[in-house]
Amino acid sequence: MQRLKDKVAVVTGGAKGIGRAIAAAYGREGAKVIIADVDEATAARTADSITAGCGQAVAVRCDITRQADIDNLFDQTLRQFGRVDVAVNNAGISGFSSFLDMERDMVERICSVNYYGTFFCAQKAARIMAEQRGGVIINMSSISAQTGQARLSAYAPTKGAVSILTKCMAVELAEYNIRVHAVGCGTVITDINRDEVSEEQLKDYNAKTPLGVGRPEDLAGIYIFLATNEASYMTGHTVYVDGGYNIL
Ligand code: RM4
Repeated sequence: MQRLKDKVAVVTGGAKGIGRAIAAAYGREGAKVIIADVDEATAARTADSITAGCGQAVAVRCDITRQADIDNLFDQTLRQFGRVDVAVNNAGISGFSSFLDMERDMVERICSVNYYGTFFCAQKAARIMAEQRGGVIINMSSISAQTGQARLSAYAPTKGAVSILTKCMAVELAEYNIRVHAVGCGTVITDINRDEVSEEQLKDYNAKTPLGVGRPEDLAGIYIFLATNEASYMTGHTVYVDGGYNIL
């Protein structure tokens, strides 16, 4: 049985990494997946691989720091599929640097992708879902919303903000039958951090994570669950899927 049969799901940052694993899982579960990404060519390849596996997927170029791109993404989704059932705000950047060396440009860039980008994608999705009287929004947070991590002093506060935003949205949007969730992702090596995490740091992450560093596919299950009615009485929480990192 496909758990998301005919649901329309938008996944930002869906071309690669965790977003790609979520998009693929949604495709397998029968959703119509809109893969939004700045990297249009890779987004198209990801959409093709989902279609080849008998799922339904389209790619849309979207830079979530631009309101016009966000509007276009959701307007195009409505034109093509008529509604938005699930919006996954996954797109994000990391920007590892020591606090002492962190450049202002980098801090502003991370805020504008991870926080403002998530905020305005969520707002656009919520406006559509409010009219529909229903929907699910899932924001990508992190273990670093709760726990300090070295070299992530710009990134981590944006994830703290995403987790609090999730609570605020959940309170206001419940009357429209919109659930809002955040996933507190653990350490997963993907294109956003591969070049920035040293061997030594990876060893340290593994040592601090009871189940070890994760793979993108390890995140897919929670995204399926939260999107279905199995999660109908949950809203506003950050669910930590982190291999146990935050219990230590
Ligand atoms: C994760 C976690 C990891 C870091 C990435 C960028 O949420 O905090 O440790 O590698 O983000």
